[in-house]
Amino acid sequence: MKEINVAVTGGAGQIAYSLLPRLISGETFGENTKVNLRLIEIPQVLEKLEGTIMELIDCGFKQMGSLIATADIKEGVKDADWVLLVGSIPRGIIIDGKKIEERSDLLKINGGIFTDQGSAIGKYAKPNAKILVVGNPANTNALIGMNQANNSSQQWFAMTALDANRAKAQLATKAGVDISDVTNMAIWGNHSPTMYPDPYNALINGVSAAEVINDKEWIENSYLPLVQQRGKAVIDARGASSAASAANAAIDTVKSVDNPTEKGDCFSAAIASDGSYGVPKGLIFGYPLRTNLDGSVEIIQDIKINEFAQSKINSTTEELLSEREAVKDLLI
Ligand code: NAX
Repeated sequence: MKEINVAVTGGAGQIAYSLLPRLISGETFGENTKVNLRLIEIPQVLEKLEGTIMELIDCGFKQMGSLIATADIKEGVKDADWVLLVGSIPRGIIIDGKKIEERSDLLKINGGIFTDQGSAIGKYAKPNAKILVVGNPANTNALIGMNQANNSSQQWFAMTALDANRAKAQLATKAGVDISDVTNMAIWGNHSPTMYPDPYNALINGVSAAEVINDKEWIENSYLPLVQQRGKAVIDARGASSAASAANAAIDTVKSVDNPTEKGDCFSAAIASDGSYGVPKGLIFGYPLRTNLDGSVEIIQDIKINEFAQSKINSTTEELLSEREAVKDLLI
């Protein structure tokens, strides 16, 4: 069996609880790949993580390799092929007597985590490691981590696949088709309520979804907020943030990056902008992507951007620029 090393932060969290079994079940990396898991947590949570590890052992997957639990990021990411950065500090936590509510405070606190993690990944993970940031604010955490890693042969992604899956589901429901009939879904920009889940270039059985649905009022005033606020709706209903669907989206992203994209389709993730579509270089920006047969990942070019789409892309770019400004001290 081939072996790969996969590091996951936030191993004791709720997303990880849904994610970890699927990483070692053969589903994500294939039946013939043994997965060595390195689970990274803060020291206070290592004991709880032991419980998750017991359950992983009890699953009895034949693809499960070695299992390490550690609070040392360097040990955790050593020789990693994939690093899934799921752990982060949630909004509302009390630190030094202060409730962390402001996005700018959250950016700085999590930024501090991602500087250390990024620098360890740059030095100790494999030169061709792929890194997926799930922990919020995902795009800017990835920006900080990638800057600190300073290792151009590694490839950083921030997760927007959950937004893409949510967007496909809303379009499929409205059009009365199966979700598998919806393809080519691009999430532009930030994983935040300013994201733009593109209904004009998404296809339903090969035809523009906006054309099939033929209801501009619904597209612009109902569909967009439904997708953009879906995370909040789940929290309101469940009393906790999306976990199974977030884990599923992380698996989708790993599989999309590791396997060639079907002709005519795309997958959604945020990567460092190369200036495509007028987005400032270096911002971690959600784009429609394709994995080529040689394993390279590229931004799909020449997608038609109408006036409505451009205004949405401009707003989400502005938000990402202001996030970058808020953490500029953490960028090297
Ligand atoms: P939980 O609070 O259940 O788990 C987070 C875990 O991370 C905790 O066990 C905590 O101890 C650990 N952690 C904190 N700092 C750490 C560090 N420095 N090193 C290692 N571990 C650390 O959160 P969960 O529901 O699992 O969500 C995790 C993150 O995903 C959150 O930031 C959340 O906002 C984000 N999400 C991102 C999504 C996306 O689409 N990009 C969607 C789902 C989710 O909201």
